[in-house]
Amino acid sequence: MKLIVAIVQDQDLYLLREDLAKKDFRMTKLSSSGGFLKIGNSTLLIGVEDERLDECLQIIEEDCKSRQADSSLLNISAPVDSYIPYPVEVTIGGATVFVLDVDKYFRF
Ligand code: 2BA
Repeated sequence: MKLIVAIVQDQDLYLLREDLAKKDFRMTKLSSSGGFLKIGNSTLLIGVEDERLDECLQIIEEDCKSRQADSSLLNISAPVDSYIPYPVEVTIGGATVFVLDVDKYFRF
């Protein structure tokens, strides 16, 4: 068994959840935020049998689109706890995906 940790943009979440649920993939969604842009994203934990790993990865790849980030979103820290926005252009995603081996899996 594998654990997929998929960091996705919130805009892709609805479709991705629908498509994964339709194919009976079980998942947990965590609200998260990126360390760079510090805007919200979603982290999905998806436990899959080895033989269904590629099918699941394909759905994630198909549903998660890359986008240009708003150039005003990045802030730099300044003294006295204030933040100063400055322009930046980055391409976010599709999805950032980690695949981990699962040692044991229980559902009590
Ligand atoms: P963020 O950390 O907010 O990063 C958003 C986008 O900013 C990144 O898109 C990338 O295009 C750019 N970026 C990130 N760090 C950068 C840096 N040091 N210098 C220049 N540009 C930088 P993605 O690579 O698609 O990442 C989207 C989100 O996935 C990230 O949001 C973060 O939440 C997560 N992520 C990406 N790589 C990760 C990693 N190695 N470990 C954990 N989380 C990761």
